[in-house]
Amino acid sequence: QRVVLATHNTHKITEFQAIISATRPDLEVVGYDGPEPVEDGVSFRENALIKARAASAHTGLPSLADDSGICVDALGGAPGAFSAYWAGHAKDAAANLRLLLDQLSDISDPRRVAQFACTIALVHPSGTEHVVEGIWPGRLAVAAHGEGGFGYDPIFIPDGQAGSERTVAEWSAAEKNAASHRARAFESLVPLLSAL
Ligand code: ITT
Repeated sequence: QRVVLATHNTHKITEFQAIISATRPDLEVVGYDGPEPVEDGVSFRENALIKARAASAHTGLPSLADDSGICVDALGGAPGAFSAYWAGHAKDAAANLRLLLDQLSDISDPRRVAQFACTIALVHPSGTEHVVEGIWPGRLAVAAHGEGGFGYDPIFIPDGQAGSERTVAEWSAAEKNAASHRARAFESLVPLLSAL
């Protein structure tokens, strides 16, 4: 069975391929190079559905789309669905990260709570749609650390590291793919994939 992955973000594609092949090695995940729809939703759910519907309509295949981001308690949940464009429309990850650190510069530790969120939409050419979500709780570092991952990984410290303060950019890819918001959303998706 083939499934199209409706994203242009190469980091997401790499992570999805690793996560999916661990559970469903039989699924053939293909990239999507068709027209990119206007992502004008205001929530992860709306944007994930916009991307998955467009890819399924264009390819005639079942499609998966991921809309994700970082949600900061002290900013009322922002950047959230606007994470990719937080510092402007250039999708400049370094500028996004710098702006977020600046916005949090007066906020000290117990109030630096944040979470990564990932919403995955599964759209079948028949019109059947499913949406699942994964949350990864943690807090924001005061400065960027680490070279791995992408996006906000250098400033996100996941909860539950038993005294360790490593950001996700200091984790291995395998560690991240076993624990992340993307992996958690995928866990809820697994039973729905059997109907493909
Ligand atoms: P597509 O729409 O083509 O999938 P995108 O990067 O624009 O790619 P989103 O609109 O979902 O995707 O934006 C998600 C942004 O949230 C992404 O660019 C990162 O800045 C951030 N993000 C999401 N998941 C992340 C992760 O695992 N680690 C670090 N940052 C992440």
